[in-house]
Amino acid sequence: MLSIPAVLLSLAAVAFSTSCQNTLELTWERGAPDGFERDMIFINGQFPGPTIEANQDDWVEITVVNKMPFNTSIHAHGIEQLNTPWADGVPGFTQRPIQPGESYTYKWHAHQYGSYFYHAHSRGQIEDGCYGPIIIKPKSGITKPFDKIAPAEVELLEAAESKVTPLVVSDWRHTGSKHTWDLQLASGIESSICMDSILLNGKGAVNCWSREDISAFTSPAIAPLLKELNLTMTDKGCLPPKIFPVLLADGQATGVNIDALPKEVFETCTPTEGSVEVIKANPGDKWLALDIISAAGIDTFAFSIDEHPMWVYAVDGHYIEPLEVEALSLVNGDRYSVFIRLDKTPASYGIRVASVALAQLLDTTAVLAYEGYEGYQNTTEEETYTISSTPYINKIGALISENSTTILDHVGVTSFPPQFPQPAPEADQTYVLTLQTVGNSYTWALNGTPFDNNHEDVETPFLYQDPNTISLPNHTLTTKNNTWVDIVFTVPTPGQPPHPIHKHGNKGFILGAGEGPFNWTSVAQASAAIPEAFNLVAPAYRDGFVTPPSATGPTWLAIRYHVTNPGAFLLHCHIQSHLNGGMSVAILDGVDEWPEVPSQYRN
Ligand SMILES: *[C@@H]1O[C@H](CO)[C@@H](O)[C@H](O)[C@H]1NC(C)=O
Ligand SMILES: *[C@@H]1O[C@H](CO)[C@@H](O)[C@H](O)[C@H]1NC(C)=O
Ligand SMILES: *[C@@H]1O[C@H](CO)[C@@H](O)[C@H](O)[C@H]1NC(C)=O
Ligand SMILES: *[C@@H]1O[C@H](CO)[C@@H](O)[C@H](O)[C@H]1NC(C)=O
Ligand SMILES: *[C@@H]1O[C@H](CO)[C@@H](O)[C@H](O)[C@H]1NC(C)=O
Ligand SMILES: *[C@@H]1O[C@H](CO)[C@@H](O)[C@H](O)[C@H]1NC(C)=O
Ligand SMILES: *[C@@H]1O[C@H](CO)[C@@H](O)[C@H](O)[C@H]1NC(C)=O
Ligand SMILES: [Cu+2]
Repeated sequence: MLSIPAVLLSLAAVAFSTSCQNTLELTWERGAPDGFERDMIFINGQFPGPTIEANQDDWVEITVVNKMPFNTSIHAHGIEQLNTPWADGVPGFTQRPIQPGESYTYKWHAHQYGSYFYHAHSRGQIEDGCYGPIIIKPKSGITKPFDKIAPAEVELLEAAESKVTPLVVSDWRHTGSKHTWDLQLASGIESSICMDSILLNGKGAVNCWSREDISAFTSPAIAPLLKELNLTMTDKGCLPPKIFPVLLADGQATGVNIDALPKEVFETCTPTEGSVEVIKANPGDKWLALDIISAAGIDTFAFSIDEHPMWVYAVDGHYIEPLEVEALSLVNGDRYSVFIRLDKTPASYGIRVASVALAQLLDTTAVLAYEGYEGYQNTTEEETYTISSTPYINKIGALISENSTTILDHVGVTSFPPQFPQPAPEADQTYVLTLQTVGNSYTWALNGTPFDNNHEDVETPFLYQDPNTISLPNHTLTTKNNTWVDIVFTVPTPGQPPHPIHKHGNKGFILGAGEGPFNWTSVAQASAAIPEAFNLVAPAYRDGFVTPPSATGPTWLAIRYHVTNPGAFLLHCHIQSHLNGGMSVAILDGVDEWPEVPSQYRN
């Protein structure tokens, strides 16, 4: 041993070294992010958890210490886990759960740049506050689209990007995830859809709407039925629970017992003082960069900053052809990186977030405060952040300014540079999946049959097995390495919300979407019949894909991805109640090149 030259040892240390080390200690404690106290998850004593910052090409190491009284795991959302599928954080798929008192070290290579986040992937723990941002700084030499935003200010934009501020948008409920699940079982309805508040970077308040606002903003899609039934949206702004038996399909209303729900679940709204997130802007900077991250459990949001258009420059950690918009539509798991120009009168401006779900009227306002404007230093906090700015969106996220036309949707983005990456012209294999409820309103399936979440606790996760012996019909998609796979998500029944489907492992292309049944067996067939529904030339490249809502009839969405990273990856709806209800399948990617899991993980 002594004969090994020290210089070689140190070289080896460099070659295998971890350049970004983190420890996340998870605890279960009392907390009151919106002013109401409950048990929740803290990470290193913080909520949201600390930002993990790495440089592209780093090896990122995250040791998760479970000091909570239940099993857990941490998934790095959007990280490809190239050649490290055992670090993907899905119990039953890629690891055994981290039991109380134990730890697990995730180690992965940051060959990607951009905005990501980490979150628990055990049961409903995302809704107990288990999430935090990840920022990966791009290495030098990456082509960026900044000259398309402000050709004379590229350096200023680079400087703003290097100081990007994460802005985690989430929804919050006063009951813990376990209790919420139990209430669904007891009531027989998907009672988890009614939330209590919206949080920005973990801050917010319960703000109960006036009856006038509730009446004025009740969706016209549901108002006639409510009227017919002599019902109104509740004081919490939620669908009244009595409407569920009426809305449910034949047979799904049996076993419904609304009386099992405490009034606070749907009805009683008790305002709180809570707290307000303030994003401080230094006007000397000229530009501010934000990584907007949706860690929501349930809601789809509209997001907008008063009087400040946003230049969207990256989506899901990937540069795009920049788009200037006044509002964004934000679904669970989405990340949008935006620049705002700090050229307005120094003051405080509203950052507006509104639920756009039919099921609930809910909104919040945080603050963008220019530092140093007159009165800023010398007033009380409350006065300092008085907002008198003009919003682009209203309380339900609709554009209100007569001149506002630009709300960015999930699909309308093009990669930058445009020629890379590109999908193959045809797929080797096509899966058509059926998204639906099964038997009742809270049991969901991504492929006909609900996935049993008790699978999280199995002794031998998929990745530890010979993939050829795994046989779970309707729950596993099997692919070969270096092939192209199409997945068509079909939504056959009316009344389903948009489903933000998240694919673990690598990103995919959103090829097309439409209304009506998907009458074909492949994208080639469908795009020949209805070319207008497809974009095969410059499709959005994302790690989340949202299906169109099936307001009145069936809808569908088609994606394509390249199998490059063998392993067992989860494909699931990122609405937490749908995932808990079984809306997931396993993709066994590259079964012909199945990886060998290092022994330190197996044991
Ligand atoms: C609703 O209320 C009206 C008048 O108050 C009454 O005539 C009607 O029967 C009620 N409908 C239902 C479904 O209860
Ligand atoms: C603001 O307060 C500081 C310290 O309290 C004081 O020195 C300063 O003169 C005040 N500025 C104005 C504009 O009143
Ligand atoms: C909309 O644009 C027109 C023409 O530029 C302008 O006169 C008007 O004031 C704008 N309205 C608002 C609400 O900004
Ligand atoms: C798979 O899903 C189809 C469609 O819902 C269903 O008919 C079939 O019974 C399911 N198979 C299994 C083994 O669950
Ligand atoms: C935690 O995971 C283990 C398997 O690793 C399982 O046996 C146990 O039942 C789980 N505990 C809970 C409370 O889910
Ligand atoms: C798809 O099939 C349905 C039922 O057979 C039919 O009514 C519909 O017209 C077809 N749609 C298209 C676009 O071909
Ligand atoms: C899987 O395929 C990709 C794309 O061709 C290739 O880069 C990779 O090395 C392959 N992986 C294995 C384990 O063979
Ligand atoms: Cu869903």
